[in-house]
Amino acid sequence: MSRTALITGITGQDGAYLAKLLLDKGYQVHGMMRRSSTETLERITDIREDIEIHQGDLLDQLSLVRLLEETQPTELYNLAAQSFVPTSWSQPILTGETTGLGVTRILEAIRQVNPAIRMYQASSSEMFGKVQETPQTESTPFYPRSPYGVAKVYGYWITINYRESYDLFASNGILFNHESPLRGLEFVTRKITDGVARIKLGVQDKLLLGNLEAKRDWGFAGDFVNAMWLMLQADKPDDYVVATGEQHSVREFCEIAFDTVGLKLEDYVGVDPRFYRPAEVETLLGDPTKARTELGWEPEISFEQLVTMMVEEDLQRIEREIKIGS
Ligand code: NAP
Ligand code: G4F
Repeated sequence: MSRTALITGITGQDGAYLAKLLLDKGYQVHGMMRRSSTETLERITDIREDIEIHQGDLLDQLSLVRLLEETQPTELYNLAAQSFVPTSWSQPILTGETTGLGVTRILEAIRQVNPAIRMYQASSSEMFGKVQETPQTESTPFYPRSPYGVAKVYGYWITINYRESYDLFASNGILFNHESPLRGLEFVTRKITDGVARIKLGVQDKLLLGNLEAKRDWGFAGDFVNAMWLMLQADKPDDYVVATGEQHSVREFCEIAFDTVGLKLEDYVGVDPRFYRPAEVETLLGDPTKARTELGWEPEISFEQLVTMMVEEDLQRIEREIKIGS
């Protein structure tokens, strides 16, 4: 049977890894991207000829309906969102429209065009926010701490509501932080590995960060997109925590990143209160038992391997940039 997938957010970190995974599995892959005055296809240049890109926007219902009619997907992965937590305080309405209501627009388009489409919703560990128990599981109550977290809670529940109201195959992946060399430069892990590489190569002096004591359960994006696919191959739709089960602080991430290039964090890292948040998520740690036992999902890349991989790729990239500039 020919399998066709539509990925919203294909230009983002997860979109790029998921598109590659689905191509390897023989899918016809369509991606939705919003109109921009400059192209944002840099994460998918290597597979650009193998996928079809269409314009569409989570803010525009008609564009979603048209896209589903044109592409006739069997699976839809809704990865698009305003995903940067600090921006959700400066643009709370946009975040609610995109990250929250955008999910309803997708679900309505599925109902209208083809209710048999299987849908993955990119839910987030940010929903646990001020954590009510540790580790967090599928039954841990939510306590979001940012407009982004609140919007994701809405997206999570509307997905379940449409599943129960209209019998849709719609599943939530509650994914904990996952990173890679394709991570956006504003997120803390990539900001660190980019900064470490620049400092090592002599083009930056200092790295200014916010809360060094925040703890996250960090995994590798390439491992996590596999869990998304497994959810849509299951016999029934359901909701799953996807995490490594291991926790580290921002400080520890920094220490390993500086160690990788033979430098010491204390000599280069400063704290700048501008990077503190109005309400912080201090600690996140997931329990992936359900994903492991029911989907057979296992992460392959360790925390140390992840940090090293990101530092090494940033070193190579910045070296190339320096050569081109000289
Ligand atoms: P990302 O790199 O920020 O990518 C977000 C994508 O959404 C980009 O392709 C972006 O397009 C697109 N987008 C934003 N607004 C849009 C709109 N109005 N219409 C259409 N597309 C729009 O995020 P990611 O790290 O790949 O994460 C993927 C999803 O998983 C997101 O929903 C995120 O909230 C969620 N999530 C991520 C993590 C994580 O640790 N990475 C954990 C849990 C959940 P542009 O390229 O045009 O900006
Ligand atoms: O890397 P972050 O910006 O990721 P955050 O806020 O945990 O959100 C990411 O993961 C969520 C899953 O839990 C996703 F849903 C969401 O879309 C996104 O992908 O910040 C991580 C931690 C925070 O506690 C922050 O306060 O790092 C701390 N931090 C310390 N200094 C910093 C910095 N964060 C950023 N971005 N920049 C800093 O300089």
